[in-house]
Amino acid sequence: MSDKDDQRDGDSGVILETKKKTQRPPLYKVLLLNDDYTPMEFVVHVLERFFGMNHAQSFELMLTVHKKGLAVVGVFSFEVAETKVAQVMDFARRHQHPLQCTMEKE
Ligand code: TYC
Repeated sequence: MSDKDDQRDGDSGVILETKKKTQRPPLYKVLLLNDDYTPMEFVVHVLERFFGMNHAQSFELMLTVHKKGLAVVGVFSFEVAETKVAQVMDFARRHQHPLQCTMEKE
């Protein structure tokens, strides 16, 4: 807390601290993007493997991305979101699929 946040109580010399609201850490949305080449089953596998979804949830979300062009697949802290994006991008690249995964501040 800086000096500006302290308030002098008249001439008593008592310093009253004004408490700042607790700041929540920012959250980041991880987005999966549609493309014409990545197999549907690969995307379903990615969602199960890296986002802890069951097969039915993964299949439904994959179809949402396929139909709408993109979807939020999870919301995380910066570090976790960054790791998920890197894991998906690396896994897709290693399997030679053009699947794209990005993150943006919520
Ligand atoms: N559009 C792809 C296909 O028809 C499937 C797909 C779904 C690809 C979701 C990427 O994020 C994606 N094979």
